This record gives sequence, structure tokens and C-alpha cells, in this order.
Amino acid sequence: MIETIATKPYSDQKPGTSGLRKKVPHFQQQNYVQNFLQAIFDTVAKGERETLVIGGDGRFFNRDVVAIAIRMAAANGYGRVIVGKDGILSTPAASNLIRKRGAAGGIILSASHNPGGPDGDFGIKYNIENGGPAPERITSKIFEKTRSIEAYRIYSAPAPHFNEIGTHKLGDMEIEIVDPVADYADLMEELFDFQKIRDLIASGFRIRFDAMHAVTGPYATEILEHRLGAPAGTVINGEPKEDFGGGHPDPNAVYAAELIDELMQGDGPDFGAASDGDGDRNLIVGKGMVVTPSDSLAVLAANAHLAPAYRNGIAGIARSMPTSQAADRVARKLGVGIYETPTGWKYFGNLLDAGKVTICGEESAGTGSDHVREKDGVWAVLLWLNILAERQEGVREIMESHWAEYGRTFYQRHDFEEIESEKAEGLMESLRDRLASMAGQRFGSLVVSEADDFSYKDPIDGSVATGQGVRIVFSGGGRIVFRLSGTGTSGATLRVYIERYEPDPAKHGEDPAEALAELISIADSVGEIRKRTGRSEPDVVT
Ligand code: VG1
Ligand code: CO
Repeated sequence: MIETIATKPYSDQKPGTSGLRKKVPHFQQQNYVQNFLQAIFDTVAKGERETLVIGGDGRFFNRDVVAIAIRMAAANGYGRVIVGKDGILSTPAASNLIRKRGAAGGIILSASHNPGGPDGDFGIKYNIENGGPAPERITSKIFEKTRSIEAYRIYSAPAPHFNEIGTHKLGDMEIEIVDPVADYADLMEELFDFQKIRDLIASGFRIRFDAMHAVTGPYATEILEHRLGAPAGTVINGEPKEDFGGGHPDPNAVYAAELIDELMQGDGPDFGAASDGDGDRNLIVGKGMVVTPSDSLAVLAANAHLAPAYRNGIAGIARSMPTSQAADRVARKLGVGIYETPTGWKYFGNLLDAGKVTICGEESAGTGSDHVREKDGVWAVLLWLNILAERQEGVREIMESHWAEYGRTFYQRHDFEEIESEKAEGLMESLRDRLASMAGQRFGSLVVSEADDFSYKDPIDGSVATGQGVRIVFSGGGRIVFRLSGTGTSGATLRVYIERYEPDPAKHGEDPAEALAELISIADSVGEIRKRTGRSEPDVVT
């Protein structure tokens, strides 16, 4: 029976960069989840017995929300839901299922790289029929609905167990419980030359993949160990846990330090990789070197043609604005389009759908292509392996020859976490107020050539996003970007992105911290970081 239950609106259900993210206890407030899901269904459902994909990264509270989503989908006119076994679907695998099964959309439960557990973070995101995150015009409608919601609809019977593959019914709605890995692994096998990678591994090439007790464990184990023949133990921390084993599933130098250490040893593996909570990010580590995500995007774009799926070349590249301009130089050389978008994968969807770009990436360790409409951690690892197998070179050799050909873009991101929101807003406001007078100003040896607050007009649908981050560009190609994170759950996180282009090969071996030292100190003075926040050092440098 379909029940209509009265509810009261919450005022804080505004989706951020990637869906609604809050602490678990916040989500556990009465009807908090139900309100948000009903607002999604009211915004998107057409009542035409459509298909909905449901799954998440397995974090604490995942199962409860999967069960609620199934019962509410049945009460909101869906004809079929496709649910990952145990409620598990990595973000890229969910995107693939939506596309492959012609679903109207999907509910993805994840707070990505944020920690999990009863006091950790949780998140709900809606993806549209192209498999990608709902664009701004939809998320803002969802938010509007949450502010005036009066009731939600739910099927009174409990949801069936979803711990075994099979089909069930709830009222008129079919429930299909699927293997979360199989379709995704098949897709990877279509895109890449598995035989070549198998040969590379058989020749003694050693890989270490750290799944960080998050969702990619089963995916990486199936693909790397079962299908590509890597020895058991190649995937570490491969069992998804509700609290990620107490860790922080963010593949960066801080949280993946153990993996990086291993790769720094002379007798360690040849290639290291890690992914995040929901499997859409990637960290690539070579023997003795971590690959900066912005560089990884550039290298993947320059070498994509070595993998079967991209044999005929790429149509174009898109990168988020704070991502370094290394990829722009590749696009120029290839003679393909380069697009600069606001932060967040939702801005790539239209470009991918229109065939304007094939490869997209963000400085935050996200890379992907037109094979799905999300960034994809395991995909990036496999494209790297395919390139390594074709070129028969190590990661370091590939990086060094890339820099020799294109020049090196030194890059760092500095995060200042849990700043009081007012102080963070004040800092950004003050920067914006000073923008108009900044061009021509000298800081140390550098002169500002332009400064603005980034706004983006989507070339396909004409929609406009403003206030996407303050950019200060210096003559000679240096750049500092300031923006506030849209994924945090307590206080504000200030992100400062710093880059400098170095064409001289003699200087490519420099330590990034030194190569960027002057810009880092300018960032502090122009941003008044210490003065306004009292912070002298960032919490995380990536
Ligand atoms: C961060 C990253 C951004 C990424 C987003 C979602 O956003 O900077 O590049 O798309 O997280 O990633 P913000 O607003 O905190 O800077 V994840 O792996 O949710 O899915
Ligand atoms: Co993620």
C-alpha cells in the first residue's frame, strides 16, 4: 500500500558541488532523507514507470537509505529499480548502469572522500539519464522543493533484502538486484587492451592498488587480479567497510602515505594507485614519484590514442578552472578543443553529450572520458596501465618526456580546513572587492596580468554559473586561484590553487614547493590568509 506521510521542510538541503552532504546524525533526523528523496522524485519523476538505479559506496547508513529509496521509488511510480548487491555501486559503475539500462536516473549514496561511520559523513546525489550528476537547473529545483515539502510517499511494506542477486516485486515495481562489478568490468575490457596489460603484468611488472577499504575493492580485485592476472595481494585494503577501517578514503599524499612510501623504496612495486570512497578519484604513483593529478590529465590526453577506445583520437579536453593548464598545451598540440568549466563533474556532461570533448579532468584527482558521465578512478588506472604497456616505459620516463615536450606546470593545492564560515566568506569577499584594481599591481618579482571571479557560460545550453572562484594570473603564466569548497560538512574549507609554467627542461627536476615558493607567499599576502584566519600553514597540500 502507498502511504502519504506528512512532513515538515528543512531549510538546509541545498546540494553542493556533488549532491547533499552532511554528517550522518544530521541525515538521521526525522524524515531528513525522505524529504530530500521526495523532492528529487517530485522534480524528475514523470510517473511513466521508468527505471531508477540505486546504490552507494557502502558507508555507514548506506543500507538504510537504499531500503528507504526502494520503498519510495515504488510509491512514486517507478516501474523498476536496479540495485547493486548489498547496496553497493561505485559512482562510475552507477553511471554506466544508468546508461546501459536506459534508466531515467539514479540515486547515488556517497560522501566520496569524506570519512564515514556513525559520526562521519553521508551524502545523496541524483544522476540524470545520461548517467551524469544532475545539472544546476535540476539541483536548484530540488532545493526549492525541499523548502516547501509537506508530505512524502512511501510503500508501506518493507524493502526486500538486497544481499543476493535476483528479482523481487514491491507493489507493481520490479526490483532487480545486480552484481555491482560485472557490467563495469566488461566495459573496461571493451575500452582497453587487456591482453597487452596482462602481458605487462606477466613480465613481472608489479602493481599495488590501495582501495582504502572503500568501494573500489571488489572492482579492482575482479579487474586487476582476476581478469588481468595480477597476483593476489595486488589490491590492498580491498574489503569495503562501513567506516573505511577508520581511515579517510581520500587518495592523496596525506591519506595514502603508506602506499606512497612503498613506491619510494627501490625494491617496491613499479606502479601504485589508489581510489576514493565512491571510486571516482584516482591517485597515480610511479617508482619514486607521485603524479600530480593535473599532469595525469595531460599525459592521459596526450597518450589516449594508445588505448583501443581512443585509437581514432580525442575530440577535445575539458578541465575544471582550478586544474592546471598542462592539458591546454596538449589540446593545442593535438589541435582539439579545450574547455574550462567550474569545479564539479556536472559541468562536463553537456560537453561530453555533444561530442565536444572525450577526456575530462579535475585537479582533485578526478579523470574520466565519454565512456560514462562521471569521473572514474579505476578507468584512469587502466588507461595508465594500457599506456605503460604500449610504451614499455616507466611512469617517471613518461612524465619526464612529457615535460620535455610540453614544458612542466608546477602545481599545488593548499587546503585550509574548518575555518569559521564568516571568516572564509569575508576573505573571498575582500578578494572580490579588490579584483578591479589588481591588474598591473606588482607582488615581489611578479605583475598581475588579469584578475577576475570566474564565471562560465555553458556552450551547449547557455546556462551561466557565476562566482566560481577568484583567479589571479601573473605575467609569465603564474596563477593563483581562491575558492571555497562545496563538499565539506563542518565550517568552510578554503582551497588555494597555485601553478607556474616552466619551459626550461634544466629546471624540471625542481621541488614543486620551491618552484612555487614566491607564488605561495604572494597567495598568503594577497589573500590575507594568515591575517583573516590565523592560519600560517595549510592542513593539506596536494
Ligand atoms: C571537491 C573537488 C572537486 C570534485 C568534488 C567532488 O569539490 O574539489 O573537484 O568534483 O569534490 O568529488 P569542492 O567543492 O570541495 O572543492 V568527489 O570524489 O565527490 O565525488
Ligand atoms: Co569521489
